[in-house]
Amino acid sequence: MEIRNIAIIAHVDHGKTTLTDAIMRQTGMVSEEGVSMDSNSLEKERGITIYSKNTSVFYRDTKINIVDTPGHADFGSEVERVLRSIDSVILVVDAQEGPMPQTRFVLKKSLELGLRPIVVLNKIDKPAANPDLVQEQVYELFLDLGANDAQLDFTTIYAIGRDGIAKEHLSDDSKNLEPLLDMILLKVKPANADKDAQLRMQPFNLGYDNFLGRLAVGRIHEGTIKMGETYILKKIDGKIEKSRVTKLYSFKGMEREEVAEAYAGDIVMVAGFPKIDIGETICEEETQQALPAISIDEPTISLRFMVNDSPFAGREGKFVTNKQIKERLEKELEVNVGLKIDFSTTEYYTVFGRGELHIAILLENMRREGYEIQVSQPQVIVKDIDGVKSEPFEEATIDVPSELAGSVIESMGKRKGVMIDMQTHGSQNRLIFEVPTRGILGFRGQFVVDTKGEGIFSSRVIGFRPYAGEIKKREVGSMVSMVSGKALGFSLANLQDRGTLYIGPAIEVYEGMVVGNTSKGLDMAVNPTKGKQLSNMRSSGADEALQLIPHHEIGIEVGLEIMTGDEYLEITPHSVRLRKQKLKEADRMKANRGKK
Ligand SMILES: Nc1nc2c(ncn2[C@@H]2O[C@H](COP(=O)(O)OP(=O)(O)OP(=O)(O)O)[C@@H](O)[C@H]2O)c(=O)[nH]1
Ligand SMILES: [Mg+2]
Repeated sequence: MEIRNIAIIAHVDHGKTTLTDAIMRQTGMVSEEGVSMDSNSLEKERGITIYSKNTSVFYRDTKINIVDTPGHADFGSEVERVLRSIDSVILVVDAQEGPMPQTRFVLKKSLELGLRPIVVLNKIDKPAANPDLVQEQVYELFLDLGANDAQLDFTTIYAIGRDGIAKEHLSDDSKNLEPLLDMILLKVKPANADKDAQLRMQPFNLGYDNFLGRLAVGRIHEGTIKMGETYILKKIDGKIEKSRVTKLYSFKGMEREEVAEAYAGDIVMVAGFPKIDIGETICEEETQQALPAISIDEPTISLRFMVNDSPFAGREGKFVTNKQIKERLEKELEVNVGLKIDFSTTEYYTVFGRGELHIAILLENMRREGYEIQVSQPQVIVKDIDGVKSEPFEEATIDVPSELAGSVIESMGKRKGVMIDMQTHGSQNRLIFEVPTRGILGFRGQFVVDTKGEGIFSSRVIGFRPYAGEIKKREVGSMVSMVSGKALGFSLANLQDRGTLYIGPAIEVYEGMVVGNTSKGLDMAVNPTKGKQLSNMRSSGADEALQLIPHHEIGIEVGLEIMTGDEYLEITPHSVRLRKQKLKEADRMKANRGKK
C-alpha cells in the first residue's frame, strides 16, 4: 500500500486538530463522536494541543500518516522536528485572522526544508472571514519567506473543518473532506518504499511506558525494521549503541498495532532503545551514514524548582520531598525535548524552558499527579555570544481596535519593543514588534486588561540578540498578610478598595502569603482576618450586606506572570498560592535595607 506522510501546521487555534479529527471520522478511524487527537487531559481542558501526535488513516487504498502539531509558540520545537519526517504540510490559516506569527514560523521552516505546502483556508463560515484577502496575504507571506517557484504555485483548499467540509473553489458545493484528501493524494509524493535497502529510521517523538521504557516514534526512511532484531543506534555525538527491538508498533487511527516488521515510508513506534533521542539514526551497519540530525531550539527562560516550605506545606501533596521532585523531573526529561534541568545544586533545581506556558504545563501535570512544589520567578536567559551579552527576542503580533493602537505602541516602546510593521484592516490595527522576551514576560495579563479584552497578543521567539538595556516595568505592589488565620469578608471588603484580591472569604492564609495586589507600587502588610468590631449601636441593614467584588483566583500561569523576584509560587494539588520568600515583614525590611 502506498503511504503519504504529512503534518498539519498552523498558528494556535486555527483549527488543525478539529480538521484532523474530522479526517479520522470520515475515514472511519474513530467511530464515536468526541474522540480527539487532543487526547491528553490538559489538552482537553484547555482546548489546545500541547504534544504533537500522529494518526494513520486509510483513504482510497492509501495510508496517510498525519502528524497534528501544536500551534502555540512555546511548543514550536515540537513542530520543527516533525517536519523532517514528513513529505508535505497542510498549512491551515484562519480565513478571518489571516497569517499570524506562528503561521510565519512554521511556513518558514517548511519552505527551508523544500516542502511544498497545501494551504487550507479554514473557518470560512466565520461571518468576518475574508478568504480572498487572506489568500493574498498567504501568497505574500510565501514570497516574503523566499519560496521558490514550485512552492509559490501552491494549491488552496477552502474548509470548514468543524463541519468536516472542504472544497477546491469557494463556489463549490461540498459535503465532506474528499476534495482535501484527494488533493493530498495528488500533490504529496508517495513515500519512498524501498524496503530492500539497508534500514535507516529516525525518531521525531519520544514516549515512555512503565514496562517498555523509552519509546521512539519515527519514520523509516529506508529499508525494513523487524521485531526482535538487533540494530545500531547512531547517537548525535557520533557514539554507537547496539539494541534489540523489543516491541514494534504501526499506527491505525490513533491506536497502535503490534507488527512483526515495518517498511520504508511508514511511521512506527519502537521500544528497546533506552537512551534513544530525537534525530538519531537506527540503522544496520556502522558504515551507514546517519540521517541529518534534528536541531532543537534553545530554552529562553529559567526558574528554580524546590521543595515547598510554606506553612501549609504537605497538607495536600503526596510527593513533597526533594528526592521525589528530582525523580519526577528526571522522568520529564525522557519525553520533554525542549526542557533542560540543572541538577547540580541540592536546595533547588534550575529548570530551563521555552516559555511560560511550557513551564506552566509541566507544573500543572505535576500537581495533578500529587506533587507539591515551590518555584521562583521566571527569568530570561542572558548569555554571552561571541563576547556580546545577549538575550532572547520575540516577534509579537498585536491586533487591536485602532483607537487603542497608540497606547499599545507606547507601552511596547517602554518594553524596548520596536515596531516593524503596522497594517490596518477596517477598524482594526495589526502591529508587529520585535521585543526582548524580558520586556513582555508577564505582559499578557496586563495586555488583556489594558485593551479591555479586545486585543489579541501573540508572539514567538526569534532568537538571541544583543541585550536591550534596562527595562522599567510598571510595578504593582503585593498585599501581604501579616497574620495567619481565616480571611473574613469584613476585612476583604475594606481591602478590595486598595487593589485586586486573590482570595475570597473563609480562605486560610498565613503570615507572608500574598493575598492581592495594590495598584500603588509598594508592598502593603494587611490583615485579611479582621472581623467587625462589636458595638452597641445597631447599624442599618444596608450597612451589614458586604459587597464583595469577585476575587481573582490565581492559577499557575497567572501566578508565574505576576510574581515578583522576592516571591515564590506555591503549587499543590488543590491550591496555587503566592508568598513572600521571607514570610516575616521584619525580615523583608532587613533584606531591603541591605540592598539599598
Ligand atoms: N467557526 C469555525 N470554528 C472552527 C472551525 N474549525 C475549528 N474551529 C474552532 O476553532 C477552535 C480551535 O480549534 P482547534 O482544532 O483546537 O485548533 P488547533 O489549531 O488544533 O489549536 P492548537 O493545537 O492549540 O494550536 C475550536 O474552538 C474549534 O471549534 C471552523 O471551520 N469554523
Ligand atoms: Mg490542535
